[in-house]
Parts: sequence; C-alpha cells; structure tokens
Amino acid sequence: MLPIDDTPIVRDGNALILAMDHGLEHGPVDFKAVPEKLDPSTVFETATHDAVTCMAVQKGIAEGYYPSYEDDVNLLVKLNGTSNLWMGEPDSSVNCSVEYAAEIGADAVGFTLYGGSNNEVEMAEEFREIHEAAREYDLPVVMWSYPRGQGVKNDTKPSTISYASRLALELGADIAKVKYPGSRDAMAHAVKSAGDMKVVMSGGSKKDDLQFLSSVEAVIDAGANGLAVGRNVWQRQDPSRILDALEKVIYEGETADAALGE
Ligand code: FBP
Repeated sequence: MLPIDDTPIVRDGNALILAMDHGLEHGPVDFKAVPEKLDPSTVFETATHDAVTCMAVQKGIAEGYYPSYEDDVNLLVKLNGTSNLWMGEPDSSVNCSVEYAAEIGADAVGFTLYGGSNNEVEMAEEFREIHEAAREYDLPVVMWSYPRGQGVKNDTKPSTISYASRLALELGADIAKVKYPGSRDAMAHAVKSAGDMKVVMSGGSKKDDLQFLSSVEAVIDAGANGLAVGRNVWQRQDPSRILDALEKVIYEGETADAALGE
C-alpha cells in the first residue's frame, strides 16, 4: 500500500473526490437540470473549493480543461469507463494508460471493477496492469468497486458492499469507492473488511441537503474516509454551500445538522 496519507488526494486522513465522468457513464442527461455544467470548466471551478481533494475525470476532459486548473485542483484520471449505450454484461473499456495519465498531470488514477460481472476476470487482469504501472509512478489507485451483473442480485446489500471493499484491499487499491449499504453499521463492517485501506462512499443521485449529509455523517461515524461524489455537488445551484457543509462533516467531524447550521 502507498503512504496514501502523504499524497495530495488526502487531507487529514480523509478525501473528497469530486467526480465528473457522468457525460460518459450516463450521458448528457445528468446535466439536464444544470445545463451550464455541460461546460467542464464550471465543475473544475467548483473543485477549487478547499474541501475537494481531487477531481475525477476521463482523459478527454483532463486534456482539454485541466491545464487551466493545475495550480488549484488535484487531478484523478479515470482509466476506464463505458457509456450507457452499452447493453451487455457490465464492463468498462480501458481508455487511458497510467503513463499517459501521469504525462497529463494526474495525482491519482481511478478504475472501475464490476465484481460479479461475467467480465470480472478480464477486468481484474486489467486492474493488475494499471495497479503495477501506478506503483512505478507512485500514483494512488482508487477503485470504483461496484459489484453488479449476473452474479449480483442486490448491489447495495451489506454483504455485497463488504465484499466490494475487501476485494479492493486484496487487489491492491489504496482507496475503495463503494455504494452506501443503507446503515452506519453495515458501512462499519465494510470499513473493517477493508483493513487499513481507505473507503469512501459513492454519492448517488441527488438528494436533499439533510438527507445527503446525514448519510455522509453516518459513513464518517462508521470509520470511512469521505466521499467520491458528483451529482450531489454539481447538480446543486450553489455547490459551494454543500461543500462548506461537507468540509465540516468530513474533516471536522461535525453532525449534518450542525454543518448546515440547523
Ligand atoms: P455520483 O456521486 O453522481 O453517483 O457519481 C459517482 C459515480 O461513481 C461517477 O463517478 C460515475 O459516473 C457514476 O457514479 C456511476 O454511477 P452508476 O454506475 O451507479 O450509474
């Protein structure tokens, strides 16, 4: 494992990864309510907030927009990703090499692994290659550990999420990004299953402020290390307000209510 706490994508042991790869994963539909966010610069601007430890994007967005933000934003290049147009068993094409990610300024790399998919074996072999290459560049590896596919009936049930975090530890990830398993205790078990590896929660679709921050409070209380979030930040009209609150919950241990000033 890397000394992950010494890397720029971690602040005081925790992390807030702002993800914006939705244009590939879901299509422009995620920007419907906030059409101005179709311009990636607007989300890079949001990522300059102190609460954000890095921004996760695909290669094309990194190439086109990161140069204007490299002094103010840490970059995580997502190495694989697939569009919603793909109708097969869950899979994700490798779109960027570690070498190229390093060349365009990455501070970390990210990789989705769909455990339980009929493509798990090939994806794990691809992960091995990117993991070992990332070690040569001292780049932390964040695994989007998302069990889904024919082998998975319920992708957020507690035992599935614990398996997701354990699988990431065993394959060498430095941080696992997992879905919320529905309760603080279930998240605590997923964190315990991950040993010393860091675990962050995946944001999911947009919720109201208190509901969203309460789930973040629960995962921090469960020993997790923060959040990898997209829609719950940049789909808001004023992302800085929720980032101010997230900063208090993730790094200062405040409750959701206190962070919102309620
Ligand atoms: P959200 O916080 O918006 O859910 O983003 C996190 C993320 O993992 C993105 O990186 C990715 O585009 C998306 O969710 C994938 O979601 P799913 O595979 O569940 O549709």
